[in-house]
Amino acid sequence: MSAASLPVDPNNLEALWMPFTANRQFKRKPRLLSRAEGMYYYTPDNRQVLDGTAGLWCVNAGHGRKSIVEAIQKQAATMDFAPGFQMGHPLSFEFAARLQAMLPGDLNQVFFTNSGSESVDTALKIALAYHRARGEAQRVRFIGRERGYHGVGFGGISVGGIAPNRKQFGLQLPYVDHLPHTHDPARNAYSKGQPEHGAELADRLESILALHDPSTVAAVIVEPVAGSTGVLIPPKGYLEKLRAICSKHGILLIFDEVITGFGRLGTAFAAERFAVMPDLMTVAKGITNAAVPMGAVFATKAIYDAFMNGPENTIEFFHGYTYSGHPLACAAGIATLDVYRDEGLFARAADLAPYWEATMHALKGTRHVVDIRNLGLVAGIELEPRAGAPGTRAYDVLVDCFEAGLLIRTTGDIVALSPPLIVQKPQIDQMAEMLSAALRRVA
Ligand code: PXG
Repeated sequence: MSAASLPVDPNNLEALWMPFTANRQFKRKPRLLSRAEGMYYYTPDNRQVLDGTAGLWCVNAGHGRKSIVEAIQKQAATMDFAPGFQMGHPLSFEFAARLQAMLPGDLNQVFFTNSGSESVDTALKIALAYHRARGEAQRVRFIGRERGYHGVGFGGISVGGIAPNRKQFGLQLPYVDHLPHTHDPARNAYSKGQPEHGAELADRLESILALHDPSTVAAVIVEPVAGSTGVLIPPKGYLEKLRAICSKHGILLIFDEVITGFGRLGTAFAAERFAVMPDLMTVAKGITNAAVPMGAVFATKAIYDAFMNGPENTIEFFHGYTYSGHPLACAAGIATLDVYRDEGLFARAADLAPYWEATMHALKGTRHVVDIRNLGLVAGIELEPRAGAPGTRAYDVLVDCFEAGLLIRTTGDIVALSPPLIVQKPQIDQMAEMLSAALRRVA
């Protein structure tokens, strides 16, 4: 028998090299999800698992939404793919216009990508090319932040501030510096909403700029709320200061809203929630309710206009992806925006936020818990690490919760919860009860 005709064993997990996973540990005792509907996943043996994380912070309208599924099916049957370079198709223009209509501040233009990582690299390149187009080609530096997560491209890991994501690779973008992170449990533990203390950490931007000369800096990039690193909410006044300092020095401010975009904080974007407007915004995840991979960068008209010069037959931005504005993603995205609008899901998240906050903070005093923080429909529950074995306690809690029927995310010893915005109050109660039970069981 030739190798090609060998029967394939669906239980053989060896071929797949899994992303961000302890492959050997996982394959010894796999956790599989094979179906999803509304607030629930189902395992291959049909066990129900309550989705406490909206997948990976992305299925904001809940799973298996009929109108989104049908839009994808219809588009797949109508036109699978169309080239996006020097060609176009109607849905990509329609989706961009729909997004444009909901953009805050001066954001006005939409560039499509396929993921958050691509959005970040695209935004960094737009920043460099923008300054160059204006005769400021010396602006090549980026300032990120410790504990920032901006995906896994070389640009993203360079401006990102999560050490394990960087140190395996050695090589990074040059000319990058980092702000200090804003996590300060000594002063801010158990903050509800934005912490009181830490706005002054934004002043560190001035000293970093003084060190490098502000006229060499292209952009500052931050997540308005740092998600992956364990839910770090910006202190009151912090983002406002970053905005003012960037404006003062002609530096672009990039908000990475891959997690905070599309309703997570009870507004379409965190920029609105905090009333601080960036020059560039990166999104992904909730843009299509994760039904088809997609990301985007939103730019101000001023940035776009800086590119739109020279002869009309020149390509203005030498950048793009085969799948930028993929028809299936655009179809899914338009249907997703309809669901968000028709069901008022962003406002729903805002309405539920106080209940969410109260329920999550009621976990204070539960075994192992050392801090709880929240905003919108996000909560971070920080656990005391085991001596000499950081991360293992939260991992055991994740496994325990999964076996009990609740999906959570963990990073280090922090549990992150971010349910779909369709979550019902009894399901919020259930999440807290199941997490609490797991914390009491796990050593
Ligand atoms: N920026 C931010 C702020 C993100 O949260 C990315 C960029 C990269 O997106 P892509 O689509 O390239 O993965 C992200 C991704 C977690 C978790 O559990 C978070 C992300 C991805 C996977 C897991 O916190 N965020």
